[in-house]
Amino acid sequence: MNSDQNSGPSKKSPDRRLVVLLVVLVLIIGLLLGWLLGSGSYKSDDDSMTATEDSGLVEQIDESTTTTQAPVTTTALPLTTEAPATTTAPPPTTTQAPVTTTALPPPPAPTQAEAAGCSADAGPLPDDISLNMGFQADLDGVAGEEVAYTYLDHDLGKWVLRAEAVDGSFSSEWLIQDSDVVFGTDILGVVDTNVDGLPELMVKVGGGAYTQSIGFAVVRDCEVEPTRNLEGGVWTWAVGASVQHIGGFECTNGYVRFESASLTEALVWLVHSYKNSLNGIVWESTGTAGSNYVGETDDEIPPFESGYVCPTLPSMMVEVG
Ligand SMILES: [Ca+2]
Ligand SMILES: [Ca+2]
Repeated sequence: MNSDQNSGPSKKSPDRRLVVLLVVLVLIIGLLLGWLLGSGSYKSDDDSMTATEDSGLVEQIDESTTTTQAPVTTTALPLTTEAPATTTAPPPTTTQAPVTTTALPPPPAPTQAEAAGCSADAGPLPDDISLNMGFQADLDGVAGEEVAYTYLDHDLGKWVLRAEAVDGSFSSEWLIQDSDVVFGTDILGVVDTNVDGLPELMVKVGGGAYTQSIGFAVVRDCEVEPTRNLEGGVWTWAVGASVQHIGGFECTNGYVRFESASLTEALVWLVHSYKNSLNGIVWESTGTAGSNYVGETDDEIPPFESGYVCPTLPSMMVEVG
């Protein structure tokens, strides 16, 4: 009995607690259901708004991303600060200009032969020679001066006319076949018989008891060569006087008048006069047929004085060899 009485109230109180718990649970569940239902309706009502807000958020995100991308372009600005890199680039090119100015010295270096567009090399002088003084001037009319001189080649027994560029870039020789050891050969002067601005060398190429044989040579295209007659022979003229012969020439008005005369048995002088002009390396008749004159004097008085008259161009006498 006691046990029943004791167990009675002890059983009853747990039941109450269960009931209270159940009520509380029901209330909680009810509240939860009510809240869930309430929030669900709210959400369904404002789906569009939420969506708009969502899209708004997206837009805002987009905007925020675009505005945050803007800083990217502003951080790309340093790329435009690479311009200083290009401004630092010019100095090397302006510093390269001095390099080309230091490279300029070579251009003035073309030799006289290169400037004249030719070449010639007569080789070194022989060992056994006798040298005359040289005449230095611009003998070919191109870049720089040349030296011309004669020397006697003792082995050959002949004289040689040699011309060299002052810078040594070309040298050329003419072996004077008519020369010999007895009568010296020499350059008499630098002249311009045809007044073309290009000099000729007046050269004594040989001689005899009373006369000397004078010719002309030119330096052209790196070569020294004698001037010639129309037949191609070396043009020389006997200047001087003997009892029966006389000869000379005069440079005037762009031509040379050569004269020679011989005393005939009739004791008059047979006179020949030629007006010739140098064309290149060839002597040609000047003017009309009257340029050449053949005639006789009335008596035995020489028709002209022997010798030559030919104005010389400036030149410098130099030691050579
Ligand atoms: Ca020259
Ligand atoms: Ca000339």
